[in-house]
Amino acid sequence: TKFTNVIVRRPAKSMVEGITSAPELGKPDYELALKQHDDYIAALKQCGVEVTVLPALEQYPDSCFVEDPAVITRKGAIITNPGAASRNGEKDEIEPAVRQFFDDEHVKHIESPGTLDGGDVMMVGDHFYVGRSARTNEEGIRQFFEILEGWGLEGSEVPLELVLHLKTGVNYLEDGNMLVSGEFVTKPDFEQYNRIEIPEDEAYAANCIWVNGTVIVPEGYPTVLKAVQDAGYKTLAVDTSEYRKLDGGLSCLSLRF
Ligand code: CIR
Repeated sequence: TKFTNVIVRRPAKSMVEGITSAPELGKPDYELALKQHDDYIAALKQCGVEVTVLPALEQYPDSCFVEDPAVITRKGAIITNPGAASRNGEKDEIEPAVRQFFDDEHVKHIESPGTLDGGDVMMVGDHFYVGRSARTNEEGIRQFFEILEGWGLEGSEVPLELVLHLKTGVNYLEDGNMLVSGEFVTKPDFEQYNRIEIPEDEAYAANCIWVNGTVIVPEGYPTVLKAVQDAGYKTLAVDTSEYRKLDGGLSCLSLRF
């Protein structure tokens, strides 16, 4: 795998009204979130990718989490049908950006009653693990696999019990290495990988991203940072504290392809 392009979207001021399962963390500080977004873009550029920065969308408080309304594979793009009502319209906003990179034949859609969030999709080469979650339903997964098959790719379903999205708790770092936390430590689906186990008190940092040999790690999780470095990776740390308040992490903030 090598990524050439990344799409991000600037956070909107309305992000303070974004969906969260952790209101006790407080509302995000918008100015700080913007600065963290700048740092995120700078880290991506250091990994050698071209970054397309889309403008903020005030009508969608969670729209900076561009990973959810689209999934981009090496064969084509899938515009999803996001499972949260307040986010569903984000699919129409991401589509024109995706079409800058793919022609008509290579852009497919998940249609209602199927729902799917890109945060539930983890790419491991030509295999795609898809979490069945509160956002991603059986019909969404069925459509997703049908599209993959048409492109010579394949997928398998992973039932989720505790986390919002699949990639909240498990992320692939290429070279057979996988970061696993919580319910994913023992799932048979991932037994075949070299699993790097994340301690419970650093569970948020299971959401790291591999970009062309470098792993971007959230700032402030020393055990995970060291484990990733020990696995042989160069690392960059980016603070995502304001996105964490909305259940968002490093992967959620970009589409990488
Ligand atoms: C949401 O609940 O949809 C947002 N507040 C967070 C989305 C995080 N996205 C992701 O894990 N891919």
